[in-house]
Amino acid sequence: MNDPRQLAQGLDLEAFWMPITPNRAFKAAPRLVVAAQDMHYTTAEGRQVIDAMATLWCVNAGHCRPRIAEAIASQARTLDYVSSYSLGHPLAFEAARRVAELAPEGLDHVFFVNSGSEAVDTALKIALAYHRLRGEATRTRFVGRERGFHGANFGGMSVGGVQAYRKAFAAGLLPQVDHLAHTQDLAARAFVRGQPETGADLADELERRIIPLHDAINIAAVIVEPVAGAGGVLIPPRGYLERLRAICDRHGILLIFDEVITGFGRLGRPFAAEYFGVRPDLITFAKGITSGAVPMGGVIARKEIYRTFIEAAGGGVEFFHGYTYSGHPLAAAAALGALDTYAEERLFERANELADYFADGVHAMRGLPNVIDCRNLQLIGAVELAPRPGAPGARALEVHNRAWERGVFVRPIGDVIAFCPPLIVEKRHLDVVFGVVADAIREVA
Ligand code: PXG
Repeated sequence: MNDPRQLAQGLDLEAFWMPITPNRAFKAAPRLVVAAQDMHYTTAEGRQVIDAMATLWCVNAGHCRPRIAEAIASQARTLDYVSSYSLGHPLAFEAARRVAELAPEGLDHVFFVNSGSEAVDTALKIALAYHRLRGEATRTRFVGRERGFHGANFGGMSVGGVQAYRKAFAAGLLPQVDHLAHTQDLAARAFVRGQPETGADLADELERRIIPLHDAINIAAVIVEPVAGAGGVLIPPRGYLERLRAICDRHGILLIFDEVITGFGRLGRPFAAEYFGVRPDLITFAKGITSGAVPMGGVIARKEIYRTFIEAAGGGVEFFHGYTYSGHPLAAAAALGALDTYAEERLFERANELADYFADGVHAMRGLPNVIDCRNLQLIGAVELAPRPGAPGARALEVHNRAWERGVFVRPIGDVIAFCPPLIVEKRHLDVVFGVVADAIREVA
């Protein structure tokens, strides 16, 4: 029996150890989704729920889009799998070319992986190996940022700065990591529309504290999300990313933008690097590359970095790194289907066109009970609630639960409610999303 609607009845939930989920609570009151189309999920009870989070910052083209579904189905019948280890298939090369074409000038080589976590660990390994090949093998330290999130693997966890994802694994954290301060300061910068005008000087900590402490010749790379997501949706102050770039340039340090969330149109451009006008040395991506339909991620590298590897190896394997499924045919097909959908429907432009309406909806929640900040950039938004004394996160979780019951899916991150709709969203969906969430905020006061 594989009709999910029938299967949902009497389903045994025990065997599946669910990720980043309170398993006991979920299994006591399961929330099962059996189908999705465009902006909506269908639940096992047959309810329609608006997906206002692109599920997990992924589904930028909307759900079950025909071009993506057909590309995957047809590829599954033609060539299910071939590895990219000394073999190849056309779609992976074409997908890489298309991604490179969308990336900022000079970033034109793409290493495929299967997730954002793998993309981050791959970028960190590229940075280490690159410096070593150039005779600067002392460059082994990484700099991340408080409240940064770079995935669940050991490298990404170590440069990440969200305590919950680190504390149980302290023994396995990479030792040579420092963290910049995060950029949030509600006393100075609450209820800002778009990028805050103050706070660029927070980037100076890199040159004032971190480089003198460790010495630049020991630092391989700085990694940041251009807009921090899982750490609570933090919009970079105007000029902040530019300063990080300038400091890295002065000291020979690579700058990595983790664009797992911001890539593929979230800010109305293919990548946040273009939106902010700052060119990193490496970009990590995942999620939106296939609009969530098949797992895929990757790293885009500057031409000089790729050439350093290729020219140093003397004909053998240049980089002993990769995954069985790097460039998997189904993922490559899904990526091409997603990129075609983005282009044909001008979805990145739609993010620009809708940004003001979206911002109005986010900021309309100012003044509701316990709302201490509203923030937005293009089609990313957040409303932050004051934590209930002794129960951090409880308020946002209750808002999320009530919204779900009324047909809207948003994500609670601590006491932040995050909004990240598919780029196909229409004003009428946004009206429902913000209306339902506002009602829920009033009720849980
Ligand atoms: N980098 C960033 C910036 C991410 O947001 C990853 C890396 C890891 O990607 P994978 O595909 O390995 O999961 C992510 C993932 C949240 C939340 O609370 C966000 C993510 C994961 C878990 C929770 O918003 N993003």
